Amino acid sequence: TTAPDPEPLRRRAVAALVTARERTRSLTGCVDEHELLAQHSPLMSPLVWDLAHIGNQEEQWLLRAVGGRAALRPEIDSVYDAFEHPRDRRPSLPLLPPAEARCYVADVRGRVLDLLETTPLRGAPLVEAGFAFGMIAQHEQQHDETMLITHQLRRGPAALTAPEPPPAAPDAGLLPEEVLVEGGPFTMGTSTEPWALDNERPAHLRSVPPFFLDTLPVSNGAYLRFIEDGGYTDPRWWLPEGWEQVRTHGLGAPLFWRREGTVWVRRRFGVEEPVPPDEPVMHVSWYEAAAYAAWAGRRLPTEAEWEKAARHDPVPGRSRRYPWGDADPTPEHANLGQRHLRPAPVGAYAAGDSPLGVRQLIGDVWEWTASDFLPYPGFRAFPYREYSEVFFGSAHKVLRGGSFAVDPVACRGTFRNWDLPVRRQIFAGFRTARDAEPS
Ligand code: AVJ
Ligand code: FE
Repeated sequence: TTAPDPEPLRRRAVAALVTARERTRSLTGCVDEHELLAQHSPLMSPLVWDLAHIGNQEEQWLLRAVGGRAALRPEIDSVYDAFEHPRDRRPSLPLLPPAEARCYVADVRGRVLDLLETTPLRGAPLVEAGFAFGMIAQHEQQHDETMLITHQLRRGPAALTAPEPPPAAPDAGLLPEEVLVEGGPFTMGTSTEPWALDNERPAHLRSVPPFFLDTLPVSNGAYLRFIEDGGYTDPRWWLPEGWEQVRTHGLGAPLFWRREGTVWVRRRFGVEEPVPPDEPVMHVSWYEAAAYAAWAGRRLPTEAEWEKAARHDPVPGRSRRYPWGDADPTPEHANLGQRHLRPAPVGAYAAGDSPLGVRQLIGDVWEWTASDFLPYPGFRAFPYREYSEVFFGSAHKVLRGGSFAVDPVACRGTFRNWDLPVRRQIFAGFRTARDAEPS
């Protein structure tokens, strides 16, 4: 048998790296030097730290691990080690000034593109199907989402220009409120997706009892009814730690919302606007999501339930890469890639429906699930423990589906994100579920 042609894989890797770099450039090119070095929030790094960290990871994994090259600037590795320095302390590190950081990441990238030309994309697991190149493109895109969060937290006039609005949702009102997902086994995770990260592996059978899942993400309008019904003042709906967070910080609405007389307004990338009732709610913590669900007489879906609804095709009894099938996402399927800088109204993207008719599982907002971030049976850390393994346990909750801010390269039916249940600055919303009687 002849080896598959590596050229399409190489082109795919180049395209993913180039797309990521264009986004990194626009997120770091629209504010001045002072703002690149500033701490916009103790929850976030200075933008210039993300920039050079992107280049440093690329150097470590592609030039050094894949290419066997010596370090270009060994003295900076520790500055850009995310485990050595928590985010709130990064502003006081000896950071590369913006101009130097730009030169460094461009130098690394030039050498990486040369290396990619001559690297056989098979043999060792690190290069098989271009994995390390895909992993580094995903890493950069994840930091591009992180940098967009920093832009959202930043005070002052808008720095990002408003792109075209996302599509409307003409048939939203005609959809059933929930969809029944049959109980039984399905294939969770993957052993075949070439650029899937370690925590998505391996594929394994998982059984879930029958359940109902919301057709759409919970909207701002629905969440407002929870607020107006006194949701934030009634401890019945809250877990003890969630109630504690509400009391300590005086929470009464999602992050970035403000009541002005009788209307709610929200700040979005430096511009205030009325809260759009038909948009998925976002900037709520896992505790707020769980409290809303309890108030609604429902619960958050487990991670396995979410993935079954997103991937399981009941007719052949097979799991697909995305809700709509195995094809890579197009702009018709989902709101991804910072094209619109906001979620679309609930009910948009009918072309992205799952076989059972669940909509907007991919894109728009990350969706909190009920589940802790745990390894799948047979998990092996690859290529480094610090990507996922060190985060496994009960401290972090899993989010699924990706937001408008994440690129398709780092979003698929198996992709797992995680965060602390108190986090509110991430582009996260949720949908709700309930048990069904076994038939
Ligand atoms: C998967 C989004 C939780 O940002 O902490 C970036 C991704 N890992 N650099 C994070 C990541 C290392 C990670 N999340
Ligand atoms: Fe990183």
